[in-house]
Amino acid sequence: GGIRAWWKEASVYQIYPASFYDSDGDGLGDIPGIITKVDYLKNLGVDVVWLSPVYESPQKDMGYDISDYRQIHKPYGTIQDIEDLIEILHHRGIKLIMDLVVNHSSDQHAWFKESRSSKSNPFRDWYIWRPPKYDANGNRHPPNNWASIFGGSAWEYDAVTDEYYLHLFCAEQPDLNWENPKVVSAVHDILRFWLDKGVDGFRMDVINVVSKTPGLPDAPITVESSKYQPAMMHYANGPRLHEHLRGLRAILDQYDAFSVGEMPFVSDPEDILQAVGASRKELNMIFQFDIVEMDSSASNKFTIVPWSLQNLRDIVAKWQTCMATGDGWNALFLENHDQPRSVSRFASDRPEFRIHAAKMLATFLALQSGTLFIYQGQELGMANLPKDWGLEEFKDVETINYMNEVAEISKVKSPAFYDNALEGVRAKARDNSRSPFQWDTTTNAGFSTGNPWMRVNDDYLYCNAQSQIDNSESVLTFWRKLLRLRRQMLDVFVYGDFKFLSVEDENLSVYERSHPFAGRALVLCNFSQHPINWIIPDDVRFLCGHENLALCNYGTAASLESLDPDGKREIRFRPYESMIFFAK
Ligand code: ISL
Repeated sequence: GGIRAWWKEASVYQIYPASFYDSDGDGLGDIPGIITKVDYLKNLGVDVVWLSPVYESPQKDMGYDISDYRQIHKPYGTIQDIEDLIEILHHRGIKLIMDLVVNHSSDQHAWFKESRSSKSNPFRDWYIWRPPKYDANGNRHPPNNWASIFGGSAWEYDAVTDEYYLHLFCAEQPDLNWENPKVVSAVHDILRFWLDKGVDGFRMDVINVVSKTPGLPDAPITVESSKYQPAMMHYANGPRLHEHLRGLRAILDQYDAFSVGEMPFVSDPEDILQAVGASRKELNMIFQFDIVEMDSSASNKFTIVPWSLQNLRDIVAKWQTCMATGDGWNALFLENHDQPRSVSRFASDRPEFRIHAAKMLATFLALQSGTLFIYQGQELGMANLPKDWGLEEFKDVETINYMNEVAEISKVKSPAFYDNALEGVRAKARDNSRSPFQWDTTTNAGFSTGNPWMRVNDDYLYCNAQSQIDNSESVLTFWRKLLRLRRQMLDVFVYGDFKFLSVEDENLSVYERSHPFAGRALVLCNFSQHPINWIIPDDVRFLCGHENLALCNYGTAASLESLDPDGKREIRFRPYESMIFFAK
């Protein structure tokens, strides 16, 4: 695990401000609301809060479109509120990291308003402008064929100056031009502004796309049916990325602050180690997307692809191993505000399985090597949106753009095409994780006394924090125990070696964590709704007894002393059962 560091040992809790807690009844969560819930976070046992964007924003993409990096979106509160939050969290021993969204700004940012106003404006080259292309018939086209990640062309025509600007995401999120040193130093100033206020680090939004291939060449045609092509090869991990990352790191180091970089579109360990290897002095860790992409087709995230435990194990083994050998560091996550709920996605949210399934996934995730990230509601086993909700309940710009495209195509294709796409949306839409946090059984799950900006999941009477807090069998209580266990045995669970055992088992994940002096642990997870009988391999038999059982998601493990028909000792796992054994 390399040298020890506070950020390696941390459990981080992600707050999505719109949906956490509304203190003033306007239907939207807010910073004073977060302040009233600090006890809840303390009780859960997290060390760090990652706050998704709360800056001033027209909210075209839920705050990932920032119009002023030094102001707070009014409905979320004031600068004073965020200063209070930092102080109160610090007082309780919890750190705060902010979301840094600097690949792009909002089109309402003063920089962009200046930039678009004329070709000679001093801010013109703070963004990426290019003249149109014209075909033989004199028709105007974008400067290249890049597709936006949110659909359509990545270029928007602006009549004011008769040029296009680049936007990898929405048209209202123009990409900043990191080739311009003034942009880079403006970003550095933003970092210092928040670090001076006491924040402890940043989650850096799509930080690996800031450097584009010079000349912005066309992408190869990989989607025949589309005018616009996926162009990651021209913006992910571009030529100047590492220089930019080192620049950001130099500032963070002055404050003992840390960074987790979001790095989609890259899964080659070599590329990633260049950004997280300790000696490189770039990022501390990255969010890597192999797991959350394993059940989608490469060309369309809404196309469902079956996955197996073998796929999952391969991915985990790959990253656990390469980070250990390359002196990098993992960020562990199964959920965030861009992903559906893990219990629905990777296990089962059926009432008879849901609680055990959520605890099993928690076990699987929390005891790997890396910094642990928990997304709000994951600790309750919150599930995807109900299947019978109408599309009007979905608020995400990505979902809406996609379903508009689908509706167009369905006119030529068929209603079946539409239904199929809708099924993909129900499974994968980002909306799934954005519904309001379920606090209790009162109106709107206690999230707001007003009209929630997004509908509360129908299951809140059954799944809410209040009914889980004092319940020894709840998912929440289980997470508390897990976080405590991880903290008590940092040498084993954070810094120890990692290895999968029994990889021939189709539905049972078994991994071992070990440390030469601190001990040895076995983490076993039944990923299926069926019982599994597991014959204990000789070399770990000494571990698998009641005296070493640190945690079982059913409370007590039923059958540690069972014998199979040949008289070999076996463990009988119930559906989604998980166990942790530990011995010094
Ligand atoms: O969820 C995705 C699209 O389906 C991802 O590709 C996502 O867009 C990508 O991980 C980048 O996400 C981040 O930047 C986006 C913002 O919409 C996401 O919420 C944010 O996490 C643009 O700022």
